[in-house]
Amino acid sequence: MRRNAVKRLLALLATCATALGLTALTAPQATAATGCKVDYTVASQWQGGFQAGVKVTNLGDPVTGWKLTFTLPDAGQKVVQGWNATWSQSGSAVTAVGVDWNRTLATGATADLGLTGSFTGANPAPTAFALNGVPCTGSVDGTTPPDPGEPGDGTPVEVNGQLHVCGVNLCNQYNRPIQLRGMSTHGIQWFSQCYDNASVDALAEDWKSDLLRVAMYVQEDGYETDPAGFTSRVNSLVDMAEARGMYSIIDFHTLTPGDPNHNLGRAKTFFASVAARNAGKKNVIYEIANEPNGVSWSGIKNYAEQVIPVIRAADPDAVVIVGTRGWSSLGVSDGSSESEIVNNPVNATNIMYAFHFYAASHKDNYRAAVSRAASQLPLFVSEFGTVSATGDGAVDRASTTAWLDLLDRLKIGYANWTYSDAPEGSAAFRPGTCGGGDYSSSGVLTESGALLKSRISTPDSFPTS
Ligand code: IDC
Repeated sequence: MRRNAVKRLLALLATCATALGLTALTAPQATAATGCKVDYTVASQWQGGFQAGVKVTNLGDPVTGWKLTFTLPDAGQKVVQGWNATWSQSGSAVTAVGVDWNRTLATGATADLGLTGSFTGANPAPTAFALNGVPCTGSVDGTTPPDPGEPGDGTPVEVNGQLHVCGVNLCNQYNRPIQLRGMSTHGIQWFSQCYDNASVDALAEDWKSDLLRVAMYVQEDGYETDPAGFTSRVNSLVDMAEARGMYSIIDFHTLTPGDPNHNLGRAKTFFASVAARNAGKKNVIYEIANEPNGVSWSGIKNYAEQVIPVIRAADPDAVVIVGTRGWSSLGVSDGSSESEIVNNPVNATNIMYAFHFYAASHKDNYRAAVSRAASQLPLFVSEFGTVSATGDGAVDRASTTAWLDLLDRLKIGYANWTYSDAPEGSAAFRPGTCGGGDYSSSGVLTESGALLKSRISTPDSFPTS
């Protein structure tokens, strides 16, 4: 519709509304608020090259279909490769256009872009950032932006306190269902450099994560090689999460062999120790077997009924997550279903059942199982990936989004594999990030990391009464 036609129609509607006494409808139409902020960070620089993050924050009204433009001040600066947008360069002018999955930016939303570039002389920061032609001055319509201040109402643990299972939900201290959203470590035997103060700060403050899952492999150079050392590493990660108000899942990461009974003795020793040590804390959830495989449900149930009492003896009120058959697929990957659990549940209270998925491998039939099971069993997605079950390959955005929308709707908590810089598609950080001190700029995020950060960092709005 042409502009004049719109004006005429609005005038007509206003007249009708006044005639009907609907004055609210005739309130003057404000023009769209505009404004943006760009954080540009050089994540690393080497002879003639660099990698940078470009974090765009929309401060104005929501935009759909955006274009970021900026100037590279030195004639020798060139964009070599960019990600999370479609990039082009003409002379010193660079353009990045939003792609399908980030083309809509709500008010306050961010797009994490990154690029690698080359330079010949100096490598000065770009200038004249503009979003859809509006200069990114960090203000809205030229006004001073409000001070974002402290994240309002306290940390996830302050707000929710000691958790418990109520019905099929995870509930907080007000007995109200909540969803925890967070990240899983990679194997702490391999990626300890990824879990330092700076990275856990970034998880709590930038990602606004509710949760850190601590994946302690038992085999593959894990716990069995140094029980005391791994127990103490897990405890220190629990403390680091607690200091930042995040929950932590202590994951006894059994994988191969798949029968958790193989590790029954180790599990009893380990959980007796961590449960006694952490009993006074409100932020601990115990996950007793990551992904049982090649084992029947009754075998898993037998294991759970021996390990849970050990935990309860030391820490009576903590929530415990029990792995399920077929790599924690509720049995679906073994051709079974959730009904084997519904018909023969673990004989314990205050427990949840694990469901894991990898978005590129596990789709509609798995989502259907979760939708069915969610009304009968307390579920927690203690691990999932945006990629294939190998942990590598391309991010399946459509399937990941379908999954996360479903989990949000059902208020099912989740932890994403992985908060690490492993050289595989599931990792949130680009290889080489860990230990470097910068976990915050957008240039260090992979596609999976940018997607998860955008999902996890939205406000929680936990119920408080
Ligand atoms: C993968 C890691 C990979 C490692 C492999 C073997 O991403 O680097 O070499 O384990 O230890 C799971 C498991 C989880 C897997 C992940 C991806 O819980 O340990 O991590 N996955 O394959 N279940 C389904 C997928």
